[in-house]
Amino acid sequence: MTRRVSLTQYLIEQQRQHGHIPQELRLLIEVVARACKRIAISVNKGALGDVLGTAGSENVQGEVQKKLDIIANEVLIEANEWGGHLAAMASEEMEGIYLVPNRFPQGEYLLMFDPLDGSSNIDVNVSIGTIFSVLKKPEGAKGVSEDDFLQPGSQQAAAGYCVYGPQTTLVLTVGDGVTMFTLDREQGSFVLTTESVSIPEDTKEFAINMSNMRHWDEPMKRYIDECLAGKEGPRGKDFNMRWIASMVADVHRILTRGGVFMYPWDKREPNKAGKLRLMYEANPMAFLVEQAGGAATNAHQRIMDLTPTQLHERVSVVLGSKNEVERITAYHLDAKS
Ligand code: AHM
Ligand code: MG
Repeated sequence: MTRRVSLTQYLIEQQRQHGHIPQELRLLIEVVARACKRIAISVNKGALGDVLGTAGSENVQGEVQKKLDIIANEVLIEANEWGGHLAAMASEEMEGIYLVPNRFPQGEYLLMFDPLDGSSNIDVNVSIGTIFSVLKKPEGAKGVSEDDFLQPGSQQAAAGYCVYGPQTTLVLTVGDGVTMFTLDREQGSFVLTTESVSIPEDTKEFAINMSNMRHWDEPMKRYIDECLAGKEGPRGKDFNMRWIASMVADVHRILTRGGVFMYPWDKREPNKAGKLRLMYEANPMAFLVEQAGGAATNAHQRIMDLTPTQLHERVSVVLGSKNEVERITAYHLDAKS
């Protein structure tokens, strides 16, 4: 019989063998995973759990909040605030940072999350997910402030997401490769299902919201035009397009079989760097993709080298199969020089 390894077992074994997962970080990852199980239950209930539809409020970015956005945010906070592993949290759904209340012990880690990414897909029963990123509080810092969160993605201690699709899958990196765990609903535990995830360097699949094409800059248009030209064009091969409108689901496909995902800057709001958020969407996904052998840039430079200036900062995103990301980035750099 093949040995089934649970998330807990995996983390303990990693800690024993390599010593690179400190006790507090292990606890943090397990608590996030537990929260994701609770979110998965609410997502699965759908209309039966009265969780669909809008909540009648807006988040800090002026987006309408769905009931499940708020539920997922509360579940993550409630699960994480008391364990003693965290100093503070930040979320897409909260304007400022959330300090661990004084009645609980304080830890060294900072947790950021998009509680339910792909909100527009909730009511239509398409895959959505939770994205998270873990940083360490700067050494010697007394108390915690928003500035303590403004660290480049290269400082992440761990990152991952949980995709709520036909299967519920938790995907994790602690900086030593990428591992996938599938939720066994009968047992109620995440079971290791893929180790050493690897993204092929080349691909024939791209993901972008094509309806925005007329607003992109020239290098972005050039790349997509060349893909669309197929075998007869400069690339000499046919491409396939996929767009789920849930970054989690699009990135999951790329980690599974390769591809390139883009959410570029566009002309409609020239001062806005992009749609996606750097700290709790782009950075954790960039960390996972790089750990699986892919690349992630903002079309000009490595995403994880960017130093954020605000918690809810936006960024242009190009990530996935290395050779495609390098090509798109080169087109942008060529156009600049
Ligand atoms: P959200 O965090 O409000 O759900 O927005 C992020 C989502 C991503 O998951 C997805 O890639 C993108 O927005 C889809 O955007 P669009 O609706 O423009 O296709
Ligand atoms: Mg999101």
